[in-house]
Amino acid sequence: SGKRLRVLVDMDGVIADFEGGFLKKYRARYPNEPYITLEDRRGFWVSSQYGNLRSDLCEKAISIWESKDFFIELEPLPGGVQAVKEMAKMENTDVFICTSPIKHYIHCPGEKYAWIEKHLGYDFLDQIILTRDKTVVTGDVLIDDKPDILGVEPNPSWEHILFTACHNKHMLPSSSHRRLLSWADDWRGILENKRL
Ligand code: BVP
Repeated sequence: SGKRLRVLVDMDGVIADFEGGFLKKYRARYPNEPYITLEDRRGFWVSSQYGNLRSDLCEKAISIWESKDFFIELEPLPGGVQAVKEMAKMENTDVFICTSPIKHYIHCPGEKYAWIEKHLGYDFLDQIILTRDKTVVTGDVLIDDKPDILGVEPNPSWEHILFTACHNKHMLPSSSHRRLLSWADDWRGILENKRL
């Protein structure tokens, strides 16, 4: 058809290594506290799993991503930056980075902009959507590692493609989700399928 394809790409856990960055800085700051290996991660919320391990570890976990330089120093996930750049160069394709900032807003939103400029370039700053509710954003696909993406719109326009992450890889195949196992997986095929 003649219509453009709008692709929404999540940031943390999809192009930026939130889980790896968290664990590295948590272990450096709290070397004598227990931690959860990436292999043992379950559930989207890091803070909940740490709080279940020991109640005071919830706030210690939160202190990590609320710190200055946490978000800007996240490493890119393998293949993510290249895939997004390639996607943005495809004909009839609009790519937006759709990411939810934390409510401790002093560092996070600005560092997300700085990360996009650093890794995707200055021109990509036009493509950022910061929202705590992705259901009100329209698009054809949303590539996101969060299994349940809920908000005020009960019927979002996008199809949620679940991006595999340490916390969701053991989840049973869901009828409501197609998966992208990594950026080495066939993201081009998913886009071509959505154009039909
Ligand atoms: O900016 C990230 C960190 C934060 O939620 C945002 C997820 O954004 P999306 O990937 O959905 O765009 N975050 C917060 C907590 C706990 C807060 Br209390 C957490 O456990 N994990 C997490 O990612």
